[in-house]
Amino acid sequence: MTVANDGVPADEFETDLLRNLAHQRGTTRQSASAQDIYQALALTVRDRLVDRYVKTAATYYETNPRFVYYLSAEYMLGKQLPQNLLYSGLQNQARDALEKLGLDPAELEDLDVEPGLGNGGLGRLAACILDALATEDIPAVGYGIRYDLGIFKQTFEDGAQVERPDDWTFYGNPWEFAAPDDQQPVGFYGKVEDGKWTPDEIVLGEPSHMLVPGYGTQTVNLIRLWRARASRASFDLSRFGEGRYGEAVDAIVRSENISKVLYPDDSTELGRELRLKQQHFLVTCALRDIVRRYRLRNTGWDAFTEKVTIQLNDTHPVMAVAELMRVLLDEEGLDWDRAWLIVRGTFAYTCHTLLPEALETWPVALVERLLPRHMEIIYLINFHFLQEVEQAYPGDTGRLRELSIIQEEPERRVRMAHLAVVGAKAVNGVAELHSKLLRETTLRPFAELWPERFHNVTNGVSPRRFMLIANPRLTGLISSRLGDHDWLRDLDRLSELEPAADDSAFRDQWREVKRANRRDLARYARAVTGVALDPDAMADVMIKRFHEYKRQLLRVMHVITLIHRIRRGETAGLVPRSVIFGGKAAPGYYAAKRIMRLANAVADVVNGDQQLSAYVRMAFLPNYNVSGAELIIPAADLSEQISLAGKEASGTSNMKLALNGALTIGTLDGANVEIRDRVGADNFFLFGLDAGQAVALKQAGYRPRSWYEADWELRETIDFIATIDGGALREVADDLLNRDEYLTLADYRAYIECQDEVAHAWEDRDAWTRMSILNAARSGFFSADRTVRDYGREIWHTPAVPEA
Ligand code: H2P
Repeated sequence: MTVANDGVPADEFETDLLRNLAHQRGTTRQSASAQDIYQALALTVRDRLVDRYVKTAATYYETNPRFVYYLSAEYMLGKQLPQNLLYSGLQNQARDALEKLGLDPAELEDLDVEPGLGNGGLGRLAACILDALATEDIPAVGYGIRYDLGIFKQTFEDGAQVERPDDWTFYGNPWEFAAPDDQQPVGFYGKVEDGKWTPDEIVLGEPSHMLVPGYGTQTVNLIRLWRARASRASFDLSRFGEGRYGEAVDAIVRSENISKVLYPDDSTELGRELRLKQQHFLVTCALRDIVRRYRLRNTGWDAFTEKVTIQLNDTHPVMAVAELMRVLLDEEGLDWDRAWLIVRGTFAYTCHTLLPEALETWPVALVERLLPRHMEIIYLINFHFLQEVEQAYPGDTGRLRELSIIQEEPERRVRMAHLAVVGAKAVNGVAELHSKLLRETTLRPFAELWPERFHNVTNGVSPRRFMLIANPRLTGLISSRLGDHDWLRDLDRLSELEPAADDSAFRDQWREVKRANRRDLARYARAVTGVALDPDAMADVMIKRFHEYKRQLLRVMHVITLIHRIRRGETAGLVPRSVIFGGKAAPGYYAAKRIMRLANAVADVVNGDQQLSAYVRMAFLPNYNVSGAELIIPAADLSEQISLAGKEASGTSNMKLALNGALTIGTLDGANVEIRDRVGADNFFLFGLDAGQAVALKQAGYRPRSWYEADWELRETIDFIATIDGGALREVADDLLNRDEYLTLADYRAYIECQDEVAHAWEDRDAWTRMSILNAARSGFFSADRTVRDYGREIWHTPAVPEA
């Protein structure tokens, strides 16, 4: 499909491609490798986007607008080639040119590497938000770290996750522009005298940027990523001369380690220090750049808060609060009150969790050693803040303790979420329920003190990435019904699809699209796992980071229940399913990795048994990432969103799947609540405890073993877990019986019954398709474009600046 064709004739594109092959790659058509052609193609597309970027930049210079600066430790950008081809409207020209040259576009697309600079939903959200900002013509720059190695590559050996490094730029990255002449010094360690910090170690931050085009608009924004470089003098020539090669590069390695990997293992002291170094590195570089950009267009500090708004994506970049204070006080000579007013008028903070253990804290001793001046500033911020608290609640030492930025027990630590709330003008959760629970639980004392500071901005996803690029078949069908594809910029227009749910010819087409997508997925699953999925079976999908609260274990327990039922011959009411898993577990997270092994072991059982695989086949697709999502989501019929209520902040795969016509089976958690409100209770399979019931059950003294004793089918399921693979995963069963932190046993029966309902509903394929269409038609709200409009209205106050 083409959009906004930029009018480049195919032969001109071909000429440019060949020119880039010669001038940029220094080779000829005859001797070029596939990599040469891919790079030349990418550069040719990039050139067109640069032309647009130059115009956007000129408009921004002329209008001196207010900018959104988005600071995030993670970005899951997805492949750039398909997106940039589409957004530049060059898809047809590129295809024609390649075909004329006798090249296969699909083969070249395979060479395009996905920058996996993130972990899960938080990182993908950041990418969707950048996409939407450009699409909405909002002046913005995203700042992040250019990790040498992105999120690890996942494979399985004997069912266990194996992590391999992801050297994503091994062959170079044609999409980025490095700017080694724009390096910024970042200090660490050292001492403070009279409020002046002399760092002991200086590392250089070197930026490179990539272009972030908007869809259906001329705007092109930037994402600027920083990598750590050692200063030029770091190589120890004399040691090298002595043959001490390792020591000769020690200083270089130490500096460059800062941007070596995403989330270094933090189970050691050194690992934790490295993470804090990364955070300080990111915010220092970003703030220097933001100030530099501000100064290009403004003088003095008066206009700063009017021209700059900085969104902190979770706690990772929150050290920016202290760093901006340091810059204003120590480098710019502002007094405390003025500096604090600027800081407080600049930052906004998005919280992405409800789990108290996921709110970062850093040992005071570590911060003192690594960033001594920042620690002083944090103490001062806290001092002023606690005076304010004392005024609001005189004599209430409990409040002071609860609110303080410094935690005292059992170890003195800096609470980064507290620093964020104190230093920001706005705080938001990422779904209605999440924002409510943040106010009532995780950040309650702050919400009581400053109710007006708290907001909700429900997450959203890019319809371009997850419909147009991922699901061209469905996009084509929807466009043919709606008469154009402008709905990709105005997703509420999907509601125009509602009447089509009652049109049987349309339902047939819709079903055909799903089937074709399932066929593609089956082909892929076969290639990577050897499992033969049946394209007519229901694609039952659970794709997300592995975490106990998300309850992948509950999903596996349903499959085990089916195994027993099939073996007993209780097959009435069963429908064939392809159970699909995708997701990674943090390398040090043993409990999640055990669940993964269990999932793989259960998959082996069902796939290797004819009687079972007539009803269930199971594929755990390794290395789930954005490209994996693009393949799985369009094929999905059932979306598993089964976290314990009150634990998932929002979820975003739930949105992507509903938009692509999957029906949700889910708890009242995160954005599931809003999805159900919108698509209608009749078109959503709800089960389980709600957040209030979950808390009440725990408070009443939850005893998982009594649930086990009361339900023979549950007993059978857990006993199976205890004995599979000769008892190798017994710990999973023991943990369920003795702890079951996330109330899996309590929700088991409701989940199984709900899955029975799902099977029953699937039997009436026509009614299912109707529900599927209604899910898509009513999910327009979950566009990231709406999300950034909400941020714009509630928090950023950023007018759009379309190109003149
Ligand atoms: C997190 C939350 C999700 C949320 C996402 C984006 C951290 O993602 O847990 O509930 O939707 O941020 O706000 P994830 O678990 O996928 O890493």
